[in-house]
Amino acid sequence: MTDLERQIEEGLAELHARWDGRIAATPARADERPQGEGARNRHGMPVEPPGQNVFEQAEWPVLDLGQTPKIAPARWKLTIDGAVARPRAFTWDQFQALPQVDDRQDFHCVTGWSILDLSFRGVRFETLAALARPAPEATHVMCHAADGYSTNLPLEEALKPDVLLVHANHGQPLAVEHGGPVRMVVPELWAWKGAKWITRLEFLAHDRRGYWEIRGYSNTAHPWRDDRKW
Ligand SMILES: Nc1nc2c(c(=O)[nH]1)N[C@H]1C(S)=C(S)[C@@H](COP(=O)(O)O)O[C@H]1N2
Ligand SMILES: [Mo]
Repeated sequence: MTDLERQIEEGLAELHARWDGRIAATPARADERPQGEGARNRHGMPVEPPGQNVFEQAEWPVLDLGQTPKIAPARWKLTIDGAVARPRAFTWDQFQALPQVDDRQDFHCVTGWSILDLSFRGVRFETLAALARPAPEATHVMCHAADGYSTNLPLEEALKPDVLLVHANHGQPLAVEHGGPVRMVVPELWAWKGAKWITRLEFLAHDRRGYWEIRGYSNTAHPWRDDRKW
């Protein structure tokens, strides 16, 4: 086992001891009618949440603030800071050297469309958190993006194993309009919770609202509860 693998294993053990109970109590896990990652945990539910239209993958819309940062992988960097014991920074090569996972998952946009079964490859948020070691007081994370966008997550949502920092889609590098070189995906919540062009994960000891949360979107954002605005 490499030193990196050992650090991840130790960090994950600490996170699971601290957070598994709260992860299990989140709506997508505790509700009788949950939703989640692709067909594997739709739990027999109809595929799309209430009020959604399913689009083909080829029709995946692009929705953002209108600036598309063009970041060459060689210049991309991910900073992890705030309420952590071990602030970290990862270059593209360092990020690619972390354990990679492949996942098939749904994507639900609050404006009324869903895409089913997108294939992503990337690094689990929990792997990065394990390396940064959130402080005991850490409760939330603010995800910052290169276009000035931000979105906040409670750690019981962010630490789910289907929350990924994605760099490939269907075996191809993630398209820049969908957030390449690296974006987050949070399939159990509305898609605005997944920051495209991710550059920084700031762990917080208190909740703080991100770009759309300040402007009236729900701070909890559960698709199956039709939880769209506050
Ligand atoms: N950096 C950044 N990330 C973002 C946004 C944005 O404006 N900037 N928009 C969010 C919203 S509102 C949605 S619905 C999804 C859309 O992702 P897509 O363009 O890949 O469909 O990205 C989310 N992540
Ligand atoms: Mo959105």
